[in-house]
Amino acid sequence: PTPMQRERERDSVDWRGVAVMLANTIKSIRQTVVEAEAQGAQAIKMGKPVVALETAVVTHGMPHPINVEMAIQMEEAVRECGAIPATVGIIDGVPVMGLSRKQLMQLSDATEAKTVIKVGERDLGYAYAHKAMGGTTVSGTMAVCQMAGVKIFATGGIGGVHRPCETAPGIFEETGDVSNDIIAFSKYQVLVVSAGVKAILSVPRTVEAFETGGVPLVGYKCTNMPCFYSTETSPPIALPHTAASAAETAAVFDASSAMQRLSGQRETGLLLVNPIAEADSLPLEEVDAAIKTALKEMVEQGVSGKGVTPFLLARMTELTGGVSLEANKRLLLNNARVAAEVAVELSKL
Ligand code: PSU
Ligand code: MN
Repeated sequence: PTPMQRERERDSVDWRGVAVMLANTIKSIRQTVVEAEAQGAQAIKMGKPVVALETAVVTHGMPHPINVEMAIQMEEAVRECGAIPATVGIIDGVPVMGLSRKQLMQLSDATEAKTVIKVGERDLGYAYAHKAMGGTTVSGTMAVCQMAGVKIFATGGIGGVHRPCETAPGIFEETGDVSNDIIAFSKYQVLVVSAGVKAILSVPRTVEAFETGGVPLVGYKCTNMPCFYSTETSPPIALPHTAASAAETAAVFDASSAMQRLSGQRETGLLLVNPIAEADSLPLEEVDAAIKTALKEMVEQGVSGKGVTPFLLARMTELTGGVSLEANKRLLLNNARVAAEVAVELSKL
């Protein structure tokens, strides 16, 4: 199909009613949420496997123009695996589920103009009130998924508990920097596929945070925790649960939600960790050396808050001569494919 035909095909998918609802007929935030929920539920009842994709990785996680190319390639990967991609972003303050190509370009332009904000869950209202352009993080995307009734989304690596720096060992204990992503899993019933948590974090502490939050953590065809750019951590961290297939993953998510409902608890999300392919995995020692340097520079330059993760990822790309960026691209595509396979299975239940 030509790009035009493809664009039309995208626009003819009926779940996009959700996007239109969120973007155009907004009268009050409350009404939007209610209507979007009804539409989303309908789309799911119709058995359509929808995979949401986040955009903080576009606006704050990768350099131009690779960021936009990746967003498009991830949509294609989802389609190739039989599901419908829905890239989430904030356009003029409005959360959009299923960005059009034009909207993706608007987001890219705003990124180049440095007028784009990184939108986590707590920033949604601020972005709306300011009619801002925004890339949604894992927590922000989970919240929009809940509004629209989408149950699954793919990212690279989630945020979590930050790790100490050699030159300032207590830095994150002092700042208490724990990503909003972790808390979001306790609130929203969304399955997130990621290659573990970002390697720049304390992986063991982030894994523990999932236990504390009562959030299922499942390895996709793996028994140890992946480490973003690498297949495993050193020493390895054993995962509480493993799924051998997409169907098994869907069954665990469905049963977890049912148990939570039965116990009167609010349903949580589920983190499905999908390791980078063995052939694309980077040696841990090399990655670690670069992380240590990047952390040191972060402290020297006084980078904090929202700026931490984007700074560290950008420095990793420079310090590894682009090798970390290449690994990041591959794991993103890998996660999009697995998310699509799980979405297809979920839609059969
Ligand atoms: N995955 C990537 N690159 C990224 C991210 C994920 O491969 O840049 C983004 C996600 O949007 C995630 C965010 O939610 O990084 C974490 O930022 P923080 O640590 O500030 O919460
Ligand atoms: Mn943070």
